Amino acid sequence: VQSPHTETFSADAPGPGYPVALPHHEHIAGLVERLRQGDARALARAISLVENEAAEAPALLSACYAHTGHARRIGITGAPGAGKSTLADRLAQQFRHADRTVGLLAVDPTSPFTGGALLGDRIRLREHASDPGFYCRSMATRGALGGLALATADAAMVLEAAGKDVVLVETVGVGQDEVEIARLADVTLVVLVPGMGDDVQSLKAGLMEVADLYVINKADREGADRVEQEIKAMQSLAPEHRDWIPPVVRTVATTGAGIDHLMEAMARMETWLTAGNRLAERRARHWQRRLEAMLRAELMRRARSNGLTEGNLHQHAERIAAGEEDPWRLVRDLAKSIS
Ligand SMILES: Nc1nc2c(ncn2[C@@H]2O[C@H](COP(=O)(O)OP(=O)(O)O)[C@@H](O)[C@H]2O)c(=O)[nH]1
Ligand SMILES: [Mg+2]
Repeated sequence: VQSPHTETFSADAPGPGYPVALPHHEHIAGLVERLRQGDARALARAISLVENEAAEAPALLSACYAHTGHARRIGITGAPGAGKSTLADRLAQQFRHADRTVGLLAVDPTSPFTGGALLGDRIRLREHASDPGFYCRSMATRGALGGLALATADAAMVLEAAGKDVVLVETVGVGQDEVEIARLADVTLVVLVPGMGDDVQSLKAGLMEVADLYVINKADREGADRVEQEIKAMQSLAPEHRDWIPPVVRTVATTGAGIDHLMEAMARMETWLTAGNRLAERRARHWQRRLEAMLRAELMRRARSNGLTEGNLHQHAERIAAGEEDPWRLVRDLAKSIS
């Protein structure tokens, strides 16, 4: 399954720049073929290539691109411990019951190898072990060249190419990278919990504008009313009235209470999103952001393959800090050398 995009890439990829072996087109084509047939190992390998920013990654993603666009990418974001993983499991179950295949990416850069994420994965692995329609993966990198958001979006694309109907991306909603991940989803759920004090206030900066749905999880705890009031108050203060006002849904992810309401709210969102040109416009906006990130990553990749190392940069930085080198001249020279 050689897509036109693969051809485009092969035309200019074998430049002098690529440090490792050239992308093997049979190899990439074979890998994509296998992951499209549902081979979980091929899928895992492909995501690893993307995650590690391997030399083959651009060719792989080009080949995947031809098979994407139909899945719904749903971001689930919120503070650590809010119940995102538990919620993601519940949603995955619901989608599976509706006979839709699911890929789940867990992005938790704050603690990739500790408690939460791993525990969550173990639970998932146990529950879904025998289900070929479900695939779960923790992202293990910050994405050195293109950033975490780009690495996650790329991995989501591989899952789409593997035929997943729904790609859930769980991310800790703190920090710019994480907001950026939320921005790249088709639909973004912002998860809040009662009793987290100024949580809602601190959301104002970033997540408020990307939220399509608010989930008040742990609604079995006291204070859900207050959180809801705060969200509503914030919405009424919003400078511009969007034509989709994010609904607020209460859930208890551990018992499954409220999940049906959440699914209904998501179905309404889906109807709104797919009416007219909204989804296409949203995705075009996403791609514009993503293209900038891809371009930056590609320039860095080329600079690296031209011999620019972290150590070089460090030496330049020291000289610049000491007033011994002109940074603008350096950047101009570096840019010239990779064009
Ligand atoms: N009481 C209560 N506990 C919950 C609820 N949802 C999740 N939890 C618990 O909260 C903890 C953190 O959940 P987790 O899904 O790992 O949160 P994440 O860090 O946002 O992914 C776990 O011990 C869950 O069992 C809920 O609705 N009510
Ligand atoms: Mg989690």
